[in-house]
Amino acid sequence: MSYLRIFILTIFCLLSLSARAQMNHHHHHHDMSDNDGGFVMNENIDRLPNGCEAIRSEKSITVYASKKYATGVPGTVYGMSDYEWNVEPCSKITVTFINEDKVRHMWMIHELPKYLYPAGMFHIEASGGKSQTGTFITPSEDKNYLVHCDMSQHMEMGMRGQIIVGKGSGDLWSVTGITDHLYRASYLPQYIIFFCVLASIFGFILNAKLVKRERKG
Ligand SMILES: [Cu+2]
Repeated sequence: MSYLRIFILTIFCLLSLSARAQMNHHHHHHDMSDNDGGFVMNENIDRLPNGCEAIRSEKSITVYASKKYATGVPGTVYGMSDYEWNVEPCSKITVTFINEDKVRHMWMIHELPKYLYPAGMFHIEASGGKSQTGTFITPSEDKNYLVHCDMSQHMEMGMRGQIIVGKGSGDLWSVTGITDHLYRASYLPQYIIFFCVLASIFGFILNAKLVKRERKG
């Protein structure tokens, strides 16, 4: 074995040891684990969602947040190593969120069942250069959930993804690099714009007809 290989292996071992030490450092109080590198909110390691008789599977996901993952689409500044995750219903998902930027980032899921996750949220927050690990259990239904960073403007700047439980319930719009219209009219999905155009054309025609009638009468 060459010296270089031994050197690389040693570095790798040291890194994984320090990562493990960092994970053991977690201490829990209430539903929030906290340390100087950020926190995990509404962690759930054993409470089963309705419709789940047992934990069906376990999965670990590692997500990197970094400017270097910005997609290059005008307006994108921040990015994540992935924007879409497929998971099974009733499964235990452990997410390691590694923030390689200098600013704070979050990995936040919405619309989870509120009887397990206050405000329907599971939330990992990591300070610049830090990582955090948290676990949640997916509900029993097929559904797509929004995952994003809630720091001001970060979602619009590219940190927007989806987690697909089971078969999902249809793609969410504006998932970075996956579904369309990232920077169109901020929060409006495209079909709303379509309806607005349709409604104004309809309104215009109706108006024109009414005016004609008034003239006739
Ligand atoms: Cu962010």
